[in-house]
Amino acid sequence: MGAEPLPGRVVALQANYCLVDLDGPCELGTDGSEPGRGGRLLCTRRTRLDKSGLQVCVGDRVTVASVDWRARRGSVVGLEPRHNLLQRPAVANVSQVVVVVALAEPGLDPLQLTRFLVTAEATGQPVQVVLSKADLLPAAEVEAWCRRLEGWGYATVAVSTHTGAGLAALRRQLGQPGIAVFCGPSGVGKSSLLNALAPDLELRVAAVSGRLRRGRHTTRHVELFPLAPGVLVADSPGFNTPALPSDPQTLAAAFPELLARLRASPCRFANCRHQGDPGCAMGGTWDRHGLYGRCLEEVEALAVVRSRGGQGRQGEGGMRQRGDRLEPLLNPQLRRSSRSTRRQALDGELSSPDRED
Ligand SMILES: Nc1nc2c(ncn2[C@@H]2O[C@H](COP(=O)(O)OP(=O)(O)OP(=O)(O)O)[C@@H](O)[C@H]2O)c(=O)[nH]1
Ligand SMILES: [Mg+2]
Ligand SMILES: [Zn+2]
Repeated sequence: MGAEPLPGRVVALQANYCLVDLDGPCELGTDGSEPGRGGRLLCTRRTRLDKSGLQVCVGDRVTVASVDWRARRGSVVGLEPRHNLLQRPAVANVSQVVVVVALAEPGLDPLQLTRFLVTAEATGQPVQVVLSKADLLPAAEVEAWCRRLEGWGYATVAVSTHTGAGLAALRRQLGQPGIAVFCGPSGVGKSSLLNALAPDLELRVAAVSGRLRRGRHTTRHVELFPLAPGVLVADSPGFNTPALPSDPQTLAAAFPELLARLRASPCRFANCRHQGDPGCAMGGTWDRHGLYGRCLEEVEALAVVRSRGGQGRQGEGGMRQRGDRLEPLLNPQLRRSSRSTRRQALDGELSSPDRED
């Protein structure tokens, strides 16, 4: 048993355990008598590491103690402060978020893509878009999507694991040291992309199904994989409806084209809804005007529910998503203090399974 706590990084969670890659080299054992040290350990994790209720998540820097090298087990005893957190999929200390959506099968839904981008922007880190399955659309349409997303303010690369198009550009984009997270709907080819970039991984992939050619939730857990020295990429389970922030200011801050315009010339009123109101610097002709409007309506509807004492969290108390619409639940949860509600919402987000449908 080791005594000194050892530093490492959480690369995956499994029930009440986590996999931790220890810093430093992995030493081989001496034929049978002395077990190897370093490398990957299966560690117990307490549900709450400290009084603030923080939970360990993938990407966290931790310290491990009580190591049994023979069984390759240990116990997470310390958690370093996070630089940032992607809420869903839950990954800490990300250095870029790569939102992957398919050009076809399943078809590209601009509202869904926008919701993924809003979640990604909340990390404060660079956000890239990957348009997958470029082999399924004519080149001119692929090019038009790329130009459109660049107009939203995003570096965009169209890729195909079938033809190999765009893979070299994506590899370059992922070249920086740190953690890049692949996130997006199920079936868009996130795991296929990782397999194309690092064939040794042999991640499970599965064909899309049904009329809408949707994915089948093949990837079940977030996991970090090494792509190059110092470069980690997280594969994650696809899901369909990323949550929106709770206030309109945060929402607006997640639209780069809106921010850029407002920096150049602010709207007349500080609380402008940017929906073409008088004195609005955005006017009503920008590409994501309608998409922003729909997100804003949802954020405002949730704020109303919250102010009436509902929980205001999608899929739970307050409102729920019904197809395209958001509708109030009949029996909102009993009122709780807003701080404890927020805390619980975060805990739920971190501990709930990544599958939603
Ligand atoms: N036509 C085409 N199909 C692709 C491409 N890349 C992946 N696919 C197919 O898309 C399907 C889904 O791929 P996955 O890699 O499992 O998708 P995923 O995003 O990881 O899905 P989840 O794990 O469920 O979130 C598989 O049948 C792949 O063969 C591509 O470039 N072109
Ligand atoms: Mg997958
Ligand atoms: Zn405005």
